[in-house]
Amino acid sequence: MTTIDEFRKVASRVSNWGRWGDQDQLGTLNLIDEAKIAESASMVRQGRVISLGAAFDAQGPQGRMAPFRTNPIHLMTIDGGDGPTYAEQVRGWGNACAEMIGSVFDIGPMRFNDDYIMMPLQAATQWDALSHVYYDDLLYNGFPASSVTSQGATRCSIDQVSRGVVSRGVLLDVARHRGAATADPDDPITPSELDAVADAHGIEIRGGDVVVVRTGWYGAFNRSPRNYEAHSAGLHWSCAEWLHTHDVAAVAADNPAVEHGGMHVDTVFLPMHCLCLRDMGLMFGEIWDLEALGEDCASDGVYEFQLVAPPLRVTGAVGTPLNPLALK
Ligand code: UVW
Repeated sequence: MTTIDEFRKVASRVSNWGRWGDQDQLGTLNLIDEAKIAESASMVRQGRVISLGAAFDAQGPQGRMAPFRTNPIHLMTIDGGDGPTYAEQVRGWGNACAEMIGSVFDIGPMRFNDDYIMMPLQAATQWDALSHVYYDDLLYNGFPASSVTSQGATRCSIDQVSRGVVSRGVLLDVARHRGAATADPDDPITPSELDAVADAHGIEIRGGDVVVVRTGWYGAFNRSPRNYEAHSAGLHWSCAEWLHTHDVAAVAADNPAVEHGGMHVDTVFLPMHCLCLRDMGLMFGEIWDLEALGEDCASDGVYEFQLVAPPLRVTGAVGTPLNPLALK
């Protein structure tokens, strides 16, 4: 077990506070400049689009992972059943909505369907905003923890990332490299393993890349949702320094937390979240579905792609659901 003093030494080595100014709220996304976006476009050679997004529905992975999160609840507010009957059944209730819809449905053939979704923004495929995790009462770049209010985050919220996340993506398929369907949950992924996987894939990590790590966890969940193991292989917290050294812009994985969930630093839960989100200003993508991308990269031997992963612009949110795309 690493001591908290050692953790704090790493924190000061990887810190990006002030690197892009004392008001910066984008962190390592600043590493994605126009040249980097143009480079990412050159990764598109075949015209193939691969979705990295999990389904948002009641069969999602929440429930056993975090008691403060649920799977999405999707409700219809107007549906096909309302078409023929809406006018006669609900008009006359004195309800303005019913009157309005009834009159629209009365005048001709046009009908429509509408729906709602209720869900934690962290329910399935997501970006963690920089305001998601903090310690010592400070967020990334020294903003006070109190800047996240009951009205939302006033600093480092996900809507700061309005330009989206578009960069060169690099898949490190750890599960496949280990010859396993799913990487052993008790065996965290170390920096030297990331290097070995990159070497085996013949891929170089460049500044501004988004590193995408496949552990096989999401595939295992999808194959057997009733029996899945919430515990997963993930990055050892020391990978934070590896990401810093390589000037990576963001990291994403197919598991629930990117990092390994074991207690590796005395008293610090999720130390890699603390170092990356709060000290480096580096966003985490979690529960990405990397099964199709893993198959595709293994079959053509090309582990680089253009990643297009725009957050929803939810004002003040500390995270966002999304459907990231890999373009090859
Ligand atoms: C926490 O559970 C705090 O974070 P995440 O969902 O990012 O793993």
